[in-house]
Amino acid sequence: MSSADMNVIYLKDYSAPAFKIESLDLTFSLFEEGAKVFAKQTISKIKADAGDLVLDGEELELLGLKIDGRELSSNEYVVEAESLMLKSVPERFVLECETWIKPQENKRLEGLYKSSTMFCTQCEAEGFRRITYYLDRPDVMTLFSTRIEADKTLYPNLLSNGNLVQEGELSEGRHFAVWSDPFPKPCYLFALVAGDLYCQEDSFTTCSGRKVALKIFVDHKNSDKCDYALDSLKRAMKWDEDAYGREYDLDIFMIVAVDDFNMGAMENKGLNIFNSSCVLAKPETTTDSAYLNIEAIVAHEYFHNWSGNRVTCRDWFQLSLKEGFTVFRDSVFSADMNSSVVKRIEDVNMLRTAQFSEDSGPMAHPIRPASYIEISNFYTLTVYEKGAEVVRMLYTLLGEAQFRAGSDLYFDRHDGQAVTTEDFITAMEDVSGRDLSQFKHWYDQAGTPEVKVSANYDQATKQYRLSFTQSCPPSPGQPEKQAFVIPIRLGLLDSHGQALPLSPADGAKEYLFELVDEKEELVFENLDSEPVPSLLRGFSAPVKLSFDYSDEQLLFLMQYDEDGFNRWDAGQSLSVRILQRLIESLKGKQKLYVPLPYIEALRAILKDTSLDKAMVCKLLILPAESYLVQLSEESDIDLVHQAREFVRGELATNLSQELIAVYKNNAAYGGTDTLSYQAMSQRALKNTALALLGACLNDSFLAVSDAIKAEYLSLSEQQFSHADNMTDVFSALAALVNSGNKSIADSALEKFHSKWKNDAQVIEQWFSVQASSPVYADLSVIEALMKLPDFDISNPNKVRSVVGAFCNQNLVGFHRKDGAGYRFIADVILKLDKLNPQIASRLMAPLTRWRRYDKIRQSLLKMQLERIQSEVGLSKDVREVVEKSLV
Ligand code: B3K
Ligand code: ZN
Repeated sequence: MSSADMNVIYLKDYSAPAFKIESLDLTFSLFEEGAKVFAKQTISKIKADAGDLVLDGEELELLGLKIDGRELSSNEYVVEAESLMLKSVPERFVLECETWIKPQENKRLEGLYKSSTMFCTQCEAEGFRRITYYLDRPDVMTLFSTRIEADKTLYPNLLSNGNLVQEGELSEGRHFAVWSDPFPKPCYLFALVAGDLYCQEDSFTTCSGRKVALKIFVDHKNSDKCDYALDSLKRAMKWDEDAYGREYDLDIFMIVAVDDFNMGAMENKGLNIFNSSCVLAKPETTTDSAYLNIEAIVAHEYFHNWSGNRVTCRDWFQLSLKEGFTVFRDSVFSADMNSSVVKRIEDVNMLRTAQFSEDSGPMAHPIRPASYIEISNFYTLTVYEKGAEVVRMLYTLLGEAQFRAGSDLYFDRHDGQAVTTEDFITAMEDVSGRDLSQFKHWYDQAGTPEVKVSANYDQATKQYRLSFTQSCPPSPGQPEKQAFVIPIRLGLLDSHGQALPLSPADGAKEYLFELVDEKEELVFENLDSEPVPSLLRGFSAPVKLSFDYSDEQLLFLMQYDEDGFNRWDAGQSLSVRILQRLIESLKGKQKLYVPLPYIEALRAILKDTSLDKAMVCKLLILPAESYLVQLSEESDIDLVHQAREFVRGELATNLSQELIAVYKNNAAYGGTDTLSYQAMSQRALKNTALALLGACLNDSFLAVSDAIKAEYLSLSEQQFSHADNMTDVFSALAALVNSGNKSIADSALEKFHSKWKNDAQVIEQWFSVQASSPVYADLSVIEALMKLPDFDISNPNKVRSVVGAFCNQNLVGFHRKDGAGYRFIADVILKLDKLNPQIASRLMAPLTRWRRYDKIRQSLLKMQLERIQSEVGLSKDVREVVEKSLV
């Protein structure tokens, strides 16, 4: 079967539902061998030509079907693999449907399934159809009531959306609970949990004075890991009131942590379900970056209560309506809680490394795709992260006040509705009076626009002219693109690094230029000498901007630009340039060298104690190998790795004294507030210095004295043995694993494992530190890790921490010249596809990038894609990706 034979769903074919579901009463009877689901729906026709009623349903055993109390005979309906058709139904009727499902056997983790001993659900996007026959589409919204019956000892906690309205005892040691959700919702927001859980409670008083009960349910052994998520939740609730005027609407808000989960978390109404790794935390087991991630995800899911739940999506093509907007909301929240520049650097770094790569590959799609085969494949960096960038551009273009007015209008106008990205833009147009029709190309065109800028200074006229051109490379199905609206924040620096006034009228030192045509020019008057431009400040648009800076100008911007993001970006551009030159030198077998001014600039940064420590970390970290691969046409990954390691080694060698000093000056944090931004930044700087110093252990840096190497190992070992928080322990473990000394690495790994073997999240970290290390792990190490009892292929976190970490981070290990890494990933994909197609399909990403590598690797990667393609019985998920990758 090729993609041509597959069922493609097109946005242009959207048609509103012909039936309305007025209410849905669900009863779940949970047993150890399966679950009985009784669904009673009141349905009415809303289109005169409604015809037969076709409900979605997959892997359901139909036990009984009644219309208005009458059992249907088998000639009144047709059951197919993915549907139930009811012929000639009345105008309005009550449908009662009883099904039997097997949550215990559900390894896809969609619908109702078991994660260790608890029952839980994941319905977005199309999991509800694995629970009962239903109109499983987001524009069908109804009032849900849910009764759950189960054994009282095994499942004391019975949870669903909305408010608890009744609970009580049943015979044979069973009990029940009934939940009622007063807000109409699409079925993708339905949730159910039944388990034996510890519950930590708190409360939040909303801006209008309503007290909301907050409850986190976790496995009993994790009872000491709830505080941080609860605190994050309260911060998010307050922030959404302040920043967006959004108040929470139920009397209770619950979060449940589950170990087996396909993604990070899910925003089910009033009952968020979280992957344990994205919610549980305590200093002994959780790193700072995991803490920040938890804060962001808790906020993200909470923010969906308005951007997603109260106002939802009409169809899945509109996914970015809720995801792009909510990612934008959570990123500003995180920026407000911590550092806005550092958060911006992290977001842009991820976007440029991973989303740009998706946007230039075979799976490229606009943030509002025009078609899909399997919607699960479209929960992408493009829909989420580029989607957030598009909302950010609206914010930039409209300004804070108008953007807020637009979002208020959007929420008020569409409360309780399922709407489109058009509706979002219309609200922004209505409050601002702007015509955003050209802006909408960001929603319907894929690919990363390229902006080329050149400058001309005329001494005689004192004019400085900046010329801009924009273009966008072709993407699948879109050979030609229309011009985008590209907001470019810019400034000019004089030779002393001072910001120049750009307009004589108001003396403003920054300008927001809107590039709307393919070619445009900007002219600045009365400049006594040629300035240095600082372009695309704060990364004001998701584009690739190029300007022919000299190395000196980049160093100058790195030092003086008042925009923190652009200071970092200038450093990255310079690093990329140095690395690309080294790759060329490696190809030509020429002598390698790193320019001294670059090393000196980093020395100055290390010595400047006035700088924000988190920012110093960002300045010290070189662009990732995957970013360098993304920037060139066909990469030899070995050369990319060698070049990057060479620069790291040169920096470690030349800056060893400064790195050791930074390490020692930041070794201990005196404060009691161990999770403050300052404390985290200090740990980050210390550990970044240690990691960079570790590059001097590379054999090619013989110039480094044995004393420094010994000091590095001793600092790492001391930190490993004595640190009282996971950030430091884990950084030290990484330092030892990457030391190149196998016995040191193994002994640290062994100690760490024996201490933490009962903590699943820590063991995931233990897996990934090995799998992602090119120094420590080759394919045989990965295969050995997968044989350990700690590994479980049906647990997505374990797959991500071993297989995902290896293929996406340990590039030299994965891209072995003999293609064994590719064979390995194809084996895993084929095996996993039978269990969990969503996770299998995610693992396809490294194969989809096959055109980015040298010819030999291209053919080896393609061979494995063809092998997967030839497999009979592939899931739709993997089939779609493989077929599109081979076009
Ligand atoms: N909305 C969910 C993602 C669901 C993914 C389904 N395959 C989490 C989130 O974005 O908040
Ligand atoms: Zn989301």
